[in-house]
Amino acid sequence: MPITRLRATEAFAARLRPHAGVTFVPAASIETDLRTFSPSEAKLTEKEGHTTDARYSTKRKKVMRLYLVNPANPIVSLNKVRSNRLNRYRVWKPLGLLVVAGLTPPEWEVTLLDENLDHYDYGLLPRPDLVGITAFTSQATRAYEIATTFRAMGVPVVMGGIHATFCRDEALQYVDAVVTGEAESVWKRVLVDGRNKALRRVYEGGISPIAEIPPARHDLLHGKYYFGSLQTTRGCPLNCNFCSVTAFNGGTYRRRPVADVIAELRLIREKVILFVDDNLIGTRHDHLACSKELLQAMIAERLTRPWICQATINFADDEELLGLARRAGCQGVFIGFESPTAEGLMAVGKKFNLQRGRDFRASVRRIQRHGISVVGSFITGIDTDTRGIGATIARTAGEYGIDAANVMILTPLPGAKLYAQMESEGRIRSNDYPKDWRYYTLTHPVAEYKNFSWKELVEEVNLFTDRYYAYPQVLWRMLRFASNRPSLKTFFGVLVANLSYRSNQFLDRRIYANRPEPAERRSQPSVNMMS
Ligand code: B12
Ligand code: SF4
Repeated sequence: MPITRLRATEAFAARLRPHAGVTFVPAASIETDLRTFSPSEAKLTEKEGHTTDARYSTKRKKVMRLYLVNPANPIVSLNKVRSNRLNRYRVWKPLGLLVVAGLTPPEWEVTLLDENLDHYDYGLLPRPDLVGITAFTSQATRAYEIATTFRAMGVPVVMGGIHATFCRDEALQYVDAVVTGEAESVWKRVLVDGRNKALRRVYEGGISPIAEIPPARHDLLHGKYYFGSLQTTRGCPLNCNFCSVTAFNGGTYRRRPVADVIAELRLIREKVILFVDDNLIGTRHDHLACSKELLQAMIAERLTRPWICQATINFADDEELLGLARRAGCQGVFIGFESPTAEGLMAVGKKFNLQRGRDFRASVRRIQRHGISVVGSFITGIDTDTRGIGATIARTAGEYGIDAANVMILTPLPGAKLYAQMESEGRIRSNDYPKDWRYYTLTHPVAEYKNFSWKELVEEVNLFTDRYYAYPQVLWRMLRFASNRPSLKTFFGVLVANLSYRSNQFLDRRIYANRPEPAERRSQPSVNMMS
């Protein structure tokens, strides 16, 4: 590709503009409308949509104050930057809110409040005109507390993100409006309605055209995070049964224009980047070709800061891709191995990992030879797992030769096929919602597991940690990784991953100890699957 002609798409470039200053505006009273808004209805009229600077300056609308809030979950160990300082190197900017901020026209003054970084007394802050809250399921409990606080002050609250999408009716009990799905097609409509004190209850964002993703506001939260974050693709065709990504972002792998990604990379000031894509390289040959195009552009434009990503195991199959990734700054790849057994892979629907002739150890070695580290993820508590699974995973991770491993507990997340299955089988035990959502971190048992009590499952996870993260094992892995001649930064990253996975597990143990298995409860939330 002729790199000199790399220009961001017009729509993207139009949004690369300065943002408005600060003016205090008294809060609006809350008025809502029960109609639902779909993307086609959400289109703004010429008069309503002030998206360009020129138009903004002629209309002179008063500046409105918008707070975008990322709720903390106090039991997520990764967020404990103070009790485990290593986590400082493992926290990533909340990209969803940065994108929503990027979609916000300049007549709104945006402040991003990230509870993972600071404690806020919302009553003491200047009063906003509108609050937007995001939440993964595990953040929902706190998200509703925040919403209740702001609504008590008369400030309207809008919630978006994956939890509000799949538990829309639950969320509507705590907030004024819910944006379901991707926000690109409806957010400006929400803001216009918010300004006019005429919020609808539901705005259906659905799946947005990929080229409509604006540049995220990477300038926000500057200096507070070690990793900047960026997204180059959306959607995943694999539809594993424990995951809600396919239901949320669709089964089609959608790629952003390379030029837009390159333009956005220039906006990121953090020294290290996380590509948040569920799979940076995709699963097909044409996906791989596009990935190479992006990597080549990064190299040509000298945008080769260190970065990490997630990918499927086919990352290992293409030497040219691996070479380009290394040259473009790749330090590490996170791969979902999910289960050490074929039955386990079938049970969680990750058939992609069952490819005939796949030698995981050889695949991992091929990646490492390029100085790129491999972190693997496994799930425990699958119906096919039996006692001893913790030791089996520790052994398998050793056999594959990966540089760090993450063991998760099978969790029915709203929107995932597993949720529907476990709900229909009456197996969801942590269902005192919304209080119990905070345990949906994939590190705590929440369901009835076929072959384990909660205590037994936790023992398996602990046993895995004791074996795999014993200090001599960590030392051995570090020496082995050093033989691939990684960069010093990559080596440091792997060391941090090992030590912080280890210490986070010990933080989790204290929570396990204080949380007995509950008596069976039957109440269920209303989960709305996106059509
Ligand atoms: C990067 C990432 C992380 C980063 C978080 C970075 C961050 N602070 O956001 C890290 C590694 C820390 C992380 C941790 C976890 N994660 Co995570 N993560 C992701 C990942 C891969 C990408 C998220 C992302 O940035 N997407 C890009 C942005 C642009 O998309 P978005 O967030 O969806 O935002 C869009 C819309 O949702 C909407 N929107 C979002 N918020 C709002 C708010 C408003 C007001 C509006 C209007 C719209 C709106 O507009 C945006 C633009 O369209 C997703 C998978 C995915 N594809 O989403 C999993 C995912 C979100 N994670 C998941 C999970 C389970 C977790 C953990 C619980 C797992 C764990 N034990 O580590 C923890 C929870 C941490 C916590 N704080 O509670 C699940 C969540 C499922 C669920 N129902 O909750 C996902 C979907 C992965 C999966 N396999 O299912 N994660
Ligand atoms: S777990 Fe990964 S591969 Fe499976 S559906 Fe989710 S995003 Fe796709």
